[in-house]
Amino acid sequence: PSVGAPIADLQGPVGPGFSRPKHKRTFTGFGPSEIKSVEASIPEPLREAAAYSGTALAFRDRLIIEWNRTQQRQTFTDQKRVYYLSLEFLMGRALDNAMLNVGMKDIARDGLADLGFRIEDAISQEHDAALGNGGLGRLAACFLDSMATLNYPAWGYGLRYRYGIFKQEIVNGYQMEIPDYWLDNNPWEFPRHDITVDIQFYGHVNKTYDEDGKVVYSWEAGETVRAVAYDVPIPGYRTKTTNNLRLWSSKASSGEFDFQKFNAGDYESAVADQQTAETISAVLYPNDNLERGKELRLKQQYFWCAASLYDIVRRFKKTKRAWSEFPDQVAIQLNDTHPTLAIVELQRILIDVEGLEWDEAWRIVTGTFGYTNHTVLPEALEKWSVPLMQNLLPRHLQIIYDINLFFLQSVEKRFPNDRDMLSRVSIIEESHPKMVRMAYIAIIGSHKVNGVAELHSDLIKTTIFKDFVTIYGPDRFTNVTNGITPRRWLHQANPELSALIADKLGGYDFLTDLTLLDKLEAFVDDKNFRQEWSDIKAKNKLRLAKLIKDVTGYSVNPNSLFDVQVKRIHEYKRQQLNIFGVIHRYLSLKAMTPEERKKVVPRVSIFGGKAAPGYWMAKSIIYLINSVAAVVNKDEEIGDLLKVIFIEDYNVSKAEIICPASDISEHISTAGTEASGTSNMKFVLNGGLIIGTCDGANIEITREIGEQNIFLFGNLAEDVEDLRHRHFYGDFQLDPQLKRVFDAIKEGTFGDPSSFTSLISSIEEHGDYYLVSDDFNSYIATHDMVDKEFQNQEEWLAKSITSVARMGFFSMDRVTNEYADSIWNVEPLNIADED
Ligand code: GFP
Ligand code: GFP
Repeated sequence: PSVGAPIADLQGPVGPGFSRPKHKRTFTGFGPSEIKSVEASIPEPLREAAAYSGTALAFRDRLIIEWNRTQQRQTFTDQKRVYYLSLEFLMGRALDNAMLNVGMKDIARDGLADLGFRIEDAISQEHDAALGNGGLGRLAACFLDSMATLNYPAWGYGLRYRYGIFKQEIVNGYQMEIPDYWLDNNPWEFPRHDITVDIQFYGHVNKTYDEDGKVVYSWEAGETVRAVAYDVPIPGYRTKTTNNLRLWSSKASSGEFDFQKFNAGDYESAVADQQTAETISAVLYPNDNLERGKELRLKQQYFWCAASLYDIVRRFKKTKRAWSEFPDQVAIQLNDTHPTLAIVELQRILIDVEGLEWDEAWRIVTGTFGYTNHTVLPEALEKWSVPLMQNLLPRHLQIIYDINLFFLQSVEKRFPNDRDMLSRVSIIEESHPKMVRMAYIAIIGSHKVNGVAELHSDLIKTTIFKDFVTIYGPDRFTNVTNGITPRRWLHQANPELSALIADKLGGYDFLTDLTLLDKLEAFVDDKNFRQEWSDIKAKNKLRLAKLIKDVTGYSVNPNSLFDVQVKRIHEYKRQQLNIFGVIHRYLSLKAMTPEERKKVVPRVSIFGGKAAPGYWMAKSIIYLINSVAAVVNKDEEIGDLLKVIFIEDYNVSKAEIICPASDISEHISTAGTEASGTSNMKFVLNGGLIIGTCDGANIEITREIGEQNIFLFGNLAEDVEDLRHRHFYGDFQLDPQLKRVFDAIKEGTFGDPSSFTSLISSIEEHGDYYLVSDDFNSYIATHDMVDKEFQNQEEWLAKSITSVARMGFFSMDRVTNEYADSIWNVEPLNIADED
C-alpha cells in the first residue's frame, strides 16, 4: 500500500495509559524490532485505532488525487451533471469500500499483517456515518456508489449533521436514545472553508420598480447563517471516477461569534447567535413518517437547498452559457419532498436575482427537476403551515402563491366546471392554519415524478396523485424500481460468496453487470458448488451468532433456522405480526409432547431496527420483542427450539453481517404500504429466502426469481381498502390463533400486560388498520411451510442458488442507468489516467 503515512498517525490519540514512542518515523524505515517495541508501548484498542487511521489516511490520499482529477475533467468537458439532493445519506463505513473500489484491499491486508494487524480489526474501528433513518437514506448512498461506478458526473448534496441518527440502547427491554457523535477523527471529509454561502431567513420583501417600470422584489433578511462545505470523496468501483458528496455545515455568518456584540459587552448573545446558527446542522430528524411541522426542520431544508443551489448556479455561471441551457447542463433529483424548496429557490434566483421573466424561468425550473416519491402513507406527505412559511421565508411564500395561481389558472382552463378539482390540487390546503402541500410543488415543478417499485408507482398514480395524472397525462409519472449496490451488499458484506461466484463465472465482472449472475444457474446441480455455497452460509451464520453473543449475551445455535427482520420499526412494516407469530410458535411448542418437539426445526427469530423516539407504538413493539425474548430464551423446556433476539442499534455495518446470514427474512408490510423495500433485495442476493406480502419490490422479486422460490402470504393491496372499510363498520373478527396469543399476553406470560394494552387494542378494538388479524392465519401457515421446506436442505439450496442467479435486475446500476436515460438525460464520462 502507499504506506507513506507518518508514524504520528499510526500512534492514534494520546490518552491515559498511552505513551508516545520516542522517534517520529514513517512505516518505510521501520524494522521488526522497532515495531515490537512500539507495539509494546501502545494499549490494544489504541493500536487498532491507529492501524485504522493509518490505513484510512493512506487511502484518502489516493482518493483525493482521483477526486481532483475527476472534478477537473468534469469541469473541463463541461457536460451535463446530476445533483442528487437528499437530506439523508446512510453511508456506513468508508474504508472497506474505498479499499475494494480502488482494488487494493489485498495489498492493504498484507501491509497490515506485516505490522501485526488483522485488516478486519482495523476496519471495525470505523464509526458508521449514519446520516439517515433507513431505506431512503441508504438508497441515496447506493446511488452515489453506482453513479461513480458508472462514471456519471454526479454530486450528492446533503447536510453535515453533527449528530447522525441516535444510537439505540436497550435498557430493561426499552429503547433508549443516545446521541451519535460521529465526527471525531473522521478522515473521509474535507472541510472547504473556501466554499461558504450566507443563507437568509425571516425578514421582509421590498417591492420596487426598475427603470423600465418593471416590478422588482428583493428579500431583506432578518437572520443570516453561513453554510460551510465539507466534501466527501465517492470512489467508483474499478474506475478512476471519484465523485463528490458535498455536505453543508451551519455556522454563524459573523464567524465564530459576533465581534461587534462582543465588543459592546454583549458576550452572551454573541455566543447565543453562534449556537443558534450551529443548531441548523446539529441533528438529523428521526423519521416516523409523521411530519410534526418543526420550524427547525424547515430551516434545515431551506438552508441546505439554498446553499446547494447557490453552488450549482455558481458552477453553471462559470460556463457563461445562456440561462436557457441550464436544463441541458443540470439535472437535480429530489429525494422525496424534503428538498422541494429547491424548486422555489431556483425560481426566485432566476426572477429576482437574474431578472428572467416568470415563464422563461419556470421552463428552466421544470426542465431541471425530477422528484422521487417514497411513500403513499398520507400522513407522511409533507406540509408546512402558511404562517410558518410566511415568517421564515416570506419571498418564497409569495412565489409559491404565484406558482399555484398560474397552475390553477391552467387547470381551470382545461377543466372549467370542476371546482372540486381546483381545491383538491391546490398547493395551498384551505385548513386552519392553511398548509403548503410540498408534494404538489414537487410534482408541478418537475418534469418527471417516479415511484420506487411497480406497485408503488401505480398506486401513486391511482391514489394520492390521481388528479395530477388527469392534468398532466401519464407521461410525467414513471417507475424506477429500486436496487442495491452489489459492491457493498455482496462483495463487501459477503466476500466468500462473492469469491465463489467469481470462481464459477471466471471473474468479478458480475459486480458491474449483475445480470451475469444468471450463469450461476448452470451450477445448481453441481455437488461441490452446492457444498461450498452451504458452507459459506454456515460461516456467515457463525459470524452473526458471534455478533449476537457480543451484543445480547445470548448464545444461539448456528444450525437453527435464522429468521430475520431488520428495518425501521413501524406498524406498517408489521414487526408486531412477526412477534405475535413468534409467541404463537412458543405456545405451540409448549403444548407439544417431547416426541413431537423432536420433529421441530429449531429457530432463531432475529429483530433489529430503531423506533422514532416519539412513536410510542413502535417502542412498545420493541418492548414486547424483548419481553418475549426474556421469557423464551431462558425456558429450558424449549431450549434451542426457539430463541428470540433483538440486536440493538441496527446500522449499515451490522446489516453487512446480518444480511449474509439469514435463512429466511421477513418483508411483511400490509400490502400497499411499503413503497419498495430494499433489504428484501439484500437478503436474496446473499442467498437467503424471503417470506413476504405482495407488496413493493417483493412483487418484482417474485417475478424475477419465480413463485416457487419465495414464500408469499396475506391479503392483496387491492383488497386492503375494502377490509379496512369493513372493520370500520364493525365487521371484524379476531383471528382465533391470534386470540390465543393475545390471551397469553393478557395473562402476563411476558410481564405486566398493561405495557401492551395499546398494541393489542389497536387491533382488537380500533379497526386493525394494518390488517394483522386478517393476515395472521396465512402468515402462520406460511411459516409452517418454511419449516417443512427447510428440512429438505437440498431443495432449499437449489432455491437459494437459483434466486441469487436471478437477482441481476436489482442492481443499483440498472436503476442509475434508468434515471440517467429517462429522467436526467446525462451521459457517462470516462476519467482516464492521463486526464
Ligand atoms: C470544483 C471543486 C474545486 C476544484 C474544481 C476543479 O469546483 O475544488 O478545484 O472543481 O475543477 F469544488 P467547482 O466546480 O465547484 O467550481
Ligand atoms: C423508504 C420506503 C421504502 C423504500 C425506500 C427507498 O424507506 O419502501 O424502499 O424508501 O425508496 F419506505 P424506509 O423509510 O422504509 O426506510
